[in-house]
Amino acid sequence: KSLCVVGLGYIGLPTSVMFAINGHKVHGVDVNETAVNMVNNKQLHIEENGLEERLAEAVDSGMFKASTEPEEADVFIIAVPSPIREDKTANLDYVRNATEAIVPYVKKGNLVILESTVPPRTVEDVMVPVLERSGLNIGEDIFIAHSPERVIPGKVFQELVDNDRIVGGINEKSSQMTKELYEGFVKGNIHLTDATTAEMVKVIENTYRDVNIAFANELAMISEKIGVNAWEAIRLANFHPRVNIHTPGPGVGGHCIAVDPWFLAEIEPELSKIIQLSRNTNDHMPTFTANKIEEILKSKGITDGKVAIFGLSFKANIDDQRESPSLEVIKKLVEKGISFTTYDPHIKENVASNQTQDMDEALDQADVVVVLTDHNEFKELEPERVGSKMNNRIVFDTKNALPLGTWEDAGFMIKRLGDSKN
Ligand code: SAJ
Repeated sequence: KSLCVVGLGYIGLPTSVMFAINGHKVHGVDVNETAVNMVNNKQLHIEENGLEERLAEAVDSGMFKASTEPEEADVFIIAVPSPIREDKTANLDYVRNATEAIVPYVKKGNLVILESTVPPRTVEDVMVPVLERSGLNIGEDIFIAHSPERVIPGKVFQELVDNDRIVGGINEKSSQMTKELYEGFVKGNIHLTDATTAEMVKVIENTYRDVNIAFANELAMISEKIGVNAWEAIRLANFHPRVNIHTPGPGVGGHCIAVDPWFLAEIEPELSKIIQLSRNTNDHMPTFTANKIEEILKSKGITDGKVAIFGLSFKANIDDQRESPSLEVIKKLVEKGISFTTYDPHIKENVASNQTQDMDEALDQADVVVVLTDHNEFKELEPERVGSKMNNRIVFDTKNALPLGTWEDAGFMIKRLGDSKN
């Protein structure tokens, strides 16, 4: 089959490449001309394990090329961003623009698939009316489905193949056609439903995680008040066969989990109280973390103290800083007038003047090390080496990343988020 994939970002590009190396002729489209040129030259404008060699294979085989304009195809796949605006409402401009862009090219028998995460009803209420402008009969001449991406950055190629997929068509035929297409490389089960349910499924997966993390964060804040270590309490509770509490931390980052719950809140604000409360709880965690840093300095009588922030990416072992809680913590430290340095072995370019690529430099004269991301490198830090550069041996671990015991042995005062005991 011939495919036209609109959006060549974190999802669209790996998906295009997968289809191309599985025997489909793929035409990739992106409004970003630089990205288009790079892709055609087998260069990456985004990072993903295994993408480089697969892109080269797809381009060399002649099965994949990119341009800034769509062209006719059997199947159109839309994989564009769907962010939220400042006021927490969904910005569907990219989805609408991408759908409008393909209208001149769709013809009888075509299938249009939306992969972007969207508020439930977007396919029915936004895409269908736009595609009607083609003059084709929706559901008879042209077929439409939502097949949400569910892959995790860093493991995209493995998860594209192994994960189950949810496919929701505007009718049976649309679902069936979409299933047949993805069966080409998906080894997981493909579950069929309607378009609005598929939209709901994707949004509630991420909302479930957000609410669960908010619960964990609330437990962390309660534990600090009552002499409990929340990490230990959660670990023990999770031995129960029907309990699975997530982990606390300095906040929820990335462009999915901190965004998608708002899609439900926007549609039914009165009925989504827990969802909104959870979002606000998680958004409050960077402030809670910064307040703790201030308290630690005060309790030790340190004036004009210096803090070394370890970890800038939004989660462990990746280089992605989008919506990272670390950036929010830093903002709060600036507001409080607390001086700091930052260090992250996964982030290559310096984003701020006080960021350094050199760990010793970040630690020089520091009073407190604050661990905000549980990178493997941090778990293996040698306390003695860290302490030897510092003015005071204090560490504040917000991810429970550091092993118990060894830091205390090196004379550190260790504070854990959610643990009142130390
Ligand atoms: N976090 C916690 N506590 C936890 C788990 C995560 O504080 O117990 C924080 C992380 O530190 C990070 C944020 O939440 O800041 C999000 O990280 P994540 O690993 O939970 O998720 P993402 O955003 O990388 O990817 C999610 C995945 N969704 C689910 O697992 C339900 C992925 O499968 C989706 O494809 C992706 O969102 C997406 O694109 O929607």
